Parts: sequence; structure tokens; C-alpha cells
Amino acid sequence: MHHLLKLAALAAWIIAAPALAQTAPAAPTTAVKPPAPAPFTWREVMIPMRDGVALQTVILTPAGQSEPLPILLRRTPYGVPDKAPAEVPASLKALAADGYIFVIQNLRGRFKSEGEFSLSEDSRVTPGKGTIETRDAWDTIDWLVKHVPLNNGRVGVMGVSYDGLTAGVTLLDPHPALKAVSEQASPVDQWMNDDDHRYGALRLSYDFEYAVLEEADKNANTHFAFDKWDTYDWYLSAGPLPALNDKYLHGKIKYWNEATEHPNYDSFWRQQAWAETLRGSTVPNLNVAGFWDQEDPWGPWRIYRQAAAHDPDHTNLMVAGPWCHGCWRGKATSLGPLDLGQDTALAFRATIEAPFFAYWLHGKGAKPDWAATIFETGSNAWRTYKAWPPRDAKPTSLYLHADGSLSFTAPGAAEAGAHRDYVSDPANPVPYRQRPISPTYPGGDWRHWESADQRFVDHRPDVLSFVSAPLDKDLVVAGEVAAELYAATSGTDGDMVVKLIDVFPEDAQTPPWPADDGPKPGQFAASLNGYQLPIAMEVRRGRFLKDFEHPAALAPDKPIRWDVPLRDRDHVFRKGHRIMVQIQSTWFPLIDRNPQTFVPSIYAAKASDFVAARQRVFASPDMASRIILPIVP
Ligand code: PG9
Repeated sequence: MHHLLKLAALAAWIIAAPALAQTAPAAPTTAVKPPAPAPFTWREVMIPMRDGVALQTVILTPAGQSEPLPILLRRTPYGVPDKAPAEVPASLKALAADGYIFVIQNLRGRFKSEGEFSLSEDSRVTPGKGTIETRDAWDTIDWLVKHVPLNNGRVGVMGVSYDGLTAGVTLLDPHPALKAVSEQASPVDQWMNDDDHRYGALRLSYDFEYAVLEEADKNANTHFAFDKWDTYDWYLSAGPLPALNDKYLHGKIKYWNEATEHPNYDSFWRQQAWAETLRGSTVPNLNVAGFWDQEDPWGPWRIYRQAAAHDPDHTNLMVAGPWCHGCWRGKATSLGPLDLGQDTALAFRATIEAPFFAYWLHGKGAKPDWAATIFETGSNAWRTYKAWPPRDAKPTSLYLHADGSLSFTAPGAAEAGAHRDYVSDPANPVPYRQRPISPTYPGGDWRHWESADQRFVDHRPDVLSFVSAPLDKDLVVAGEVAAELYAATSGTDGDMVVKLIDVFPEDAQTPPWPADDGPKPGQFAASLNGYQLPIAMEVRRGRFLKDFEHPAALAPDKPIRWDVPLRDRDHVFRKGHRIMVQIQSTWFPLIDRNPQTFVPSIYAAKASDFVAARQRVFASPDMASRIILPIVP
């Protein structure tokens, strides 16, 4: 497969998603200083599963361990370390200080682990038994407590993203020795709202590039080799979706085949919605989500809510912060150009994560008395909540008006029939981030696009912007945000993308650069002055508005209601800032292009099916498009 670039296995062993793999900072060197002794001893074993498949597993034991310690397990498709790290990685320092035997295991079918790897199988639930990863985790824990010397019989499982998924599914059938879990950014339903789709709209670039990353080669994380610098251009010139298999993958990537063969929410996807089978809190679990997570922002909230349904011992916790995917494992002192005033990632690891595991695995410290701990942006402060969503938050409507304004006053009689129009053309889709758009992996840009300044599309003729007056006081939004639009299309299918944006004042940062020598390269764009910071963004696909399993054509030019969930948030729009809503119908190549002509499967749409369509968004008394904000008094 010459279009695929094979990379060596990730040796980095920090608990992180692939985009985050980092090497530990180099130790300061001097000519005389002998190297510090390695903090761990490394051992590799093959652990047998109940079906005879053996999994490649690395055990890192603290050097000089003299007393029983708990085990912290991470199960990953991305590779295990081939030696002990020279020093404790920053992401694990707080945990390591309490003393753990760290265990990292490759999932079945990855690298030296035997068996077959399948992205879809990993999440598929067998009623009462969880998924294949639930069972492999059970067998692994059973083996570890029986075979690892000096373990204290208590095991924790943790990880981010895929490693978060394998942590999360242990909740479905936990081994008795499993005493604490921290799933972090775990996906729970790849059709509904995680990496691969949003309410059935295909996350084209991610799904394609991730399927290749994991399924092209058992022994590598494979980066698709684009022959164009700008992937926007690459995906657009590839044409309708079948070309990707015809020209590049040749049917060899199972996950891509499955995704494109199952366009609707059928049993193939429903069986993978593993968190729906969780009926309460089974093991103490610290769920962690990033508000600007560009991959799995939704799963942790779903798991939290499912487990909260029955949690008499109060063992189910939620943490969220101003983070991109897994960014709480690195350094998180800023969000775009916004200074957060502290390293929020370090604070999470030292004051929440380490104490959580210390309590359940070492029996030290106090049990948390909160339900959610959240870093609230805008005020830039940690908040603890006894319940989430906060009980005092009041759903409040922020209305769109046809003159381009946004206000808490509903459209009046003078606005009868009011609307705004634009033409959405799939031949010229709105980019989801500033071009040129780099590949998802291995670049860093992908990680931060959700906090990028949205001025790059403001004023495009196919993007509507609605903006409020400057706020006369702080507006605290905590809880679930949603949009309710009334819109019509001249086509028979179409998408609606809604963005809720915090617009900073023009003098947010003074001076915007050192006054005496003017802007340095990059500083002008990085200024907060007038910055349009996305707070929430989501897409809905018209064909699935009524039914996720049985798509239906839209009636041309007939207004209908579009409900667009915008997930949980905790943000303060500060006094003097303005609120903006942007609406558009393409978001490329993040979301595949909707042909805007109804066809049974978009993935089989022909070039001739793709047509421009007029979109009409209503802002009238009887069709009052609005954003619903949970406002805390
Ligand atoms: N977001 C990635 C992923 C997780 C689970 C399934 C598919 C993709 C990840 O970063 O691991």
C-alpha cells in the first residue's frame, strides 16, 4: 500500500493518545554527573487470555520496591515501551510519587499481541459480558494479581481516548480486584457523537486517517501519505467518497469499509454503544473530559450520566477542563491565545487524579465529596459541584434576529416572516480550520483547531453570523447548551453547523504586542483583540432529523425544526464581550460533503448528485431560532 507511510511503534509510554505521545524532557547533562538510576525496572511478559491468545505486556516496577503496591494498568493499541524510561514522565509524576506498579499492554492484534485487532469489535457489546476488551482486561487483572510480585491486590485502570475506552469498558464486568478506574476521553458511540460521526454526519478526515492509522499495519501506527500539502484540497479533488477506496485503500481497511457500508444507525452501530448498557456505578470512576476535545468530548459525559443513574456510594465523578484531546496529560496554561493563569493539567493530575487513586488503591486521603470538578473558562477558576448539571442553572433563550443581532428578546410582530438566506455549495465548502489544513496525524495543528479564531470564516457569503451587544455583566453558562433552529433548504438533504462563540472586545489585550517594536511574526494573529473563541460547535444532518436509522428526504423549501445539541459547558462570557452564533452548511473536510440531494446512502452519492442549495434560517415570532443557555444567576 504505497500511499501509507509506516511509522515505528510508539515507544512513548505515557498515558496519552497518539497525538500526544511525547518523550520525557532530556535530563540536564554535565560532564561529571553520573546518570541517575532508572526509576523503574522493565519486564515484558505475554499474558494468556481465556481463549488462548497471549497479549504483550510491559511491567514497570519502581526500582528498589520493598513493600506491596497497587497496580495501575493501561491497555492500548498504540504500542508498549521497549525499555524503562530514564526518568518518570511528567504526566505520571504525581501518581508515581505515591508508588504504583505501572503495567502497559498492547490490545489483541496490535504489535506482538496475538489475535486480531478490530476497531468495531472492541466496542461491540455481548449482553451481560461487555466487550472483548472487558474480557481481556478481566483476564489480565486476574493474571497480574496472581503473578506480579509485591502487588497489594488492588488494581486501577486508566487511559486517554482508545486507552480510555479500554478503561471504560472494564466497568461493564469488573474483576473483583479492580478498585478504581479513570476513563479519560473515552468514545462511547462512534455513530452518534465521538471520533467518527456526529449524529450520523461522517467525520471524514478523522475517520479515514484514523482507520488507516490503526488498521493498515499490525506492527505500526501508519500515517496516510498525502500527496498534497493542503488536505482540504486533497479531499475535495478526490471527489465523492467511493474514490477513497477505489484509488487509495482498495478495500483493505476494514473499519473504513464498515463505516461506509453502514451509513445509518443500524444494529452494527447500536451494538457498539457500550455505555448505554451501564446501569449504575460499578467501580469508582473518575471521568475526564476536555471542553475543546476535538475527538471524544462526549463519551465521558455519557458514561458519567449512565453511572450516575444508580450511585448510592457516590463513586462516580466528573472532571472537565479547558483542554484539547488528552491535553490534561501535558501542559495546559492557555487556550488559544487565552492565558489560563495556571497549568490546569498539572493541577488536575496533582490535586484530583493522584488523590483519587491514592484513596481507592492505597487507602490514603479522603473520599471526594463532589460530583463534578470543573475548570470554568472566562473566570478561569476551578469549581466543584455537588450535582451536575448545576441545579440553579436556568435554561434561557438567546434569539437570532434577521438583522444579524442576537438578544434575549424574542422576535416581535414586526419580524413576522423574517429570515436570512445563504447558498451552500458543496463544490466550495467552508473549511473547518484555516487552510492549508495539515493531516490529522502526526501534526499538532489538529489538536487545537477547536479553539481557533473564527474570524477566518466570518463574512463568507455562506456563513451567517449573529452577534449580541456587548454584555453589561458577566454571563455564567453551566450545563447543557443546545440550539433550536427553524430552517428550510431548497435541496432534499443538507447539513446545519452551529457555532456558539465568545467575541473578545477590541481592546482585550493592550498592548497587543510590545509597543516599542511592533508585532513579531505570528503575534498579530495571536492577539486576543476581537478574538472569536468557539465555545460550542456541532453539526446535524437533515436526513437524520426525524429518525437515525431510517433517513428521509427533506421537503424542499419547507421550514423544519433542527435540534442541535451543543453538549455540557462551563464558561463565563465576560462583561464587555459579545456572544456570536455562526451558521453554515459545510465544514470540510472534517465533515463529508452532503450532496444536498437525498440519495439512499451519501457514501454512494455520484458527482452529479452534489448541488448548490439555498438555505433559509428563520428568525420570526412563530419560528424563533434560538440558542438555549443554562444561565447561572
Ligand atoms: N480518538 C482516538 C480513538 C479512540 C477510540 C477509537 C477510535 C479512535 C484516540 O485518540 O485514541
